[in-house]
Amino acid sequence: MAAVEVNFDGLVGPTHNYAGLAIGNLASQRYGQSVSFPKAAALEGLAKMKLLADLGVRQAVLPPQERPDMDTLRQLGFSGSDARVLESAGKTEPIRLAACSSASSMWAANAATVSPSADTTDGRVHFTPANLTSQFHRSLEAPATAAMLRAIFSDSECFAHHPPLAGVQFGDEGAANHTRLATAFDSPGIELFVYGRQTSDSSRSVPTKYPARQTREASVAVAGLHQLEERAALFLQQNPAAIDAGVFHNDVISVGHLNVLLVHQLAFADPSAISQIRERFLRHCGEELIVISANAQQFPLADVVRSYLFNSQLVSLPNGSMSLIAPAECAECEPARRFIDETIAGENPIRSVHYIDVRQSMRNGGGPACLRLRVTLTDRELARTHAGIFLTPRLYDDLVDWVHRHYRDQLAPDDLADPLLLEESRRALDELTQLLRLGPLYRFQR
Ligand code: SUG
Repeated sequence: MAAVEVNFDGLVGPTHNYAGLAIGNLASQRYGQSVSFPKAAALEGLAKMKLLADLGVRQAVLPPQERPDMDTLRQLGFSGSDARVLESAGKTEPIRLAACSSASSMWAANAATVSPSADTTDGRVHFTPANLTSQFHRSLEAPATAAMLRAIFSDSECFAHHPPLAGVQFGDEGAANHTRLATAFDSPGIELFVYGRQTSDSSRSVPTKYPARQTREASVAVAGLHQLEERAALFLQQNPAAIDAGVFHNDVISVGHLNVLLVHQLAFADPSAISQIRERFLRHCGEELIVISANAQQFPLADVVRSYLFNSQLVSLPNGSMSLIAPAECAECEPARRFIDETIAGENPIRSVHYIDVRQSMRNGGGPACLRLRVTLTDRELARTHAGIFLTPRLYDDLVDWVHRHYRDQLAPDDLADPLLLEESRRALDELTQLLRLGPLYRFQR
């Protein structure tokens, strides 16, 4: 059965701000407490979605979550009216208020791990929402993500939903540390799970400066839940030195798509990891994997993190070639630019590059690939997916208009305590559920 890859992009929410919340994410640390531009951020995200749709890639939208998260603020001890809760949180614990206001669900690569039906024993698409336990502001996303995925993929004949894993030993960051490689979308593939630490094995080297967010335990559990064949799942440790250089997710240092893997040689702890991937692909998928790799001399880790080259999206075009959707920062970084030029001139399916401006997201450490969750769907599964979230020219226009009407141009850290921002956000999200024909999705709508 024919299948396609659909990119589900997280729509940037009205409270997009820079709070410096993410430890080990150098951009988040650097821009923390600066003024953000929510309207520009949302429009950049929509422009990226439109570019992909125009290139012939299936594109869909994941709605933002309800922020500020008033329930969590109340659980943290703030009480009284909504305005009172916001005011006292802003005065006494601004960092908690920022965490409960973060628009971080926009980075949909961290929403869940998804295994296509071609890879799973029961022939269903499997979803496990990421628990994101390593950062408080991100851990708030999991329950709403789970509900949203169930609403969009509601047919239980086609889709299997697992609850987010529980506990810090099972720290799970979703598709940002998961790569599927296959000869075709509808052929069985191999799935790479990259972890930063193994809680039950203290002999392994771990990063010393920054946290390793993904655990091996979580990766193994997800592969089991998704009913992957043993030989189809490969578990690899991320290089601790890369994490300490600011590579907080594997998708900042490698990107794979179908039979192509673009990877930096310092991505993994084990120097034989890339040959293990090649060997597994050949054995399971019956073809040679095309590996395009960069080394530290050509491309130092600091430039990898600055340019976010490996956080490009790699997509298939209708003419059969692949295109790289790269952050504009790559065009301004000599080693990244050279690597891209050489890749396109080389013998591989990547024939073009599009440099895109997602600078508002980049300032929080989120590049093009962070903003999307890939879901490979057969024609039948596609027909059973909620239709309202697919980006059509009409929906794009409606969403642009919606952003212009509801989003602020600027947001300073102190603005997060403004009760009007809560009202504006709720009004925006309420209208969005109508635009996407999703029905009441948010707590405030019930
Ligand atoms: O979890 N930034 C996100 C960026 C996620 C990027 N995703 C992928 N690599 N797939 C994070 O670190 C910053 C929020 C702030 O500081 O305001 C933040 O959460």
